[in-house]
Amino acid sequence: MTFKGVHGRPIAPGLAVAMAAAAALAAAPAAADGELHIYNWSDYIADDTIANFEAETGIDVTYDVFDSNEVLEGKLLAGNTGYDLVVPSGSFLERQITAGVFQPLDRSQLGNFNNLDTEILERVAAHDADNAHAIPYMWGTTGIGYNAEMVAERMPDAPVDSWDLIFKPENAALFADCGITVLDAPTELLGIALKYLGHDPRSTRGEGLDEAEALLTEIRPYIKYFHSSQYINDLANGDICIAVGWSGDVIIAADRAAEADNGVEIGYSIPREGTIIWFDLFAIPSDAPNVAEAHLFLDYLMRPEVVADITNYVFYANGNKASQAFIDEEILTDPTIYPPPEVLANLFADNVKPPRVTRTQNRIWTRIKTGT
Ligand code: N2P
Repeated sequence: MTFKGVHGRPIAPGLAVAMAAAAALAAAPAAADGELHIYNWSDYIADDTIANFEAETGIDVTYDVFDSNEVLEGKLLAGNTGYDLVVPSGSFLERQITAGVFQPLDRSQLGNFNNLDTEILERVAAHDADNAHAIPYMWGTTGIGYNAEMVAERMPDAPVDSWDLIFKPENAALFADCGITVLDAPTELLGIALKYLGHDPRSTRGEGLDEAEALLTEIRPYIKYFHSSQYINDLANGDICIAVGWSGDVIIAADRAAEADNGVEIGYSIPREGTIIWFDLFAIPSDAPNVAEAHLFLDYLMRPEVVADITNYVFYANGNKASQAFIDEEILTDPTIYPPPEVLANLFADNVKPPRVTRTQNRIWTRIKTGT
């Protein structure tokens, strides 16, 4: 296995790799000598998932990571990525399917497909009719990660369950010294700002984007950085106090702090005004060099125990119903990971916007980030 990613935990320690290689030899793999190139989000797989797959199949996996749908989309639209499997979120996947980026899946090679959750399949079919091109992987929310002590010190009654915490400039100003960070995810942040302001975040006409820009521009002076993975370690180490972040990633930060026993206590909230719910899906690019191996990996991922192990490791809900029997009780009953119906009802999924609106979103985002 080659691991080139810069973010996240190492995939496997040397010993595990050596053991996996030995096991691969001993097991006389069924599909020997293949290759597979995977491009996934950082911090989004268990430490032994890839090594176990390599040991079982003899396939040599190259595993790279990203932390932005826009970065992934740029590569996919340019073509010739060399990747066999990539993981866009729903609305990005939808636009990419329209652009001809993905090939249909061959269900005859996906015997474990029936393990998937039909409710989730139905939801993501809004992006991929008949679930023809993609397999739902993990899903989650974009919310508020916070250092309980640092926040309480600066604002004893801080509304940590509300976007008021950062969208009211007088609040944001209180936390500038300890560090507010925001995901570099324009469609998500602008959607959240629209929802907060009472506009329809799914409008395809771009109404309210000017107000969303004004809102974010006003709090811009209090934002330390825009980045979509750095905040995990920074939260865990007590180097920032508030991160607009992804559910599982914030919980990973909490877990790392607990493991380090460094006295840092991290919370995650789904703000009561509502937020985005997203679904990340595995799909095979049309020009993928190793299509059979990609199907083998997808079928492996749909084994209940395999994907349950990943959920247990990264704290994201997955789209595999049968895996729930193997998910830690603590995770299954955590309302920030599997939100109850009344919370779910207040979440919105991103949708594809016409190119004109997407261009406006990107221009606004550049202005906000650069402070111009
Ligand atoms: C994984 C983050 C993926 C969530 N670390 C964004 N879709």
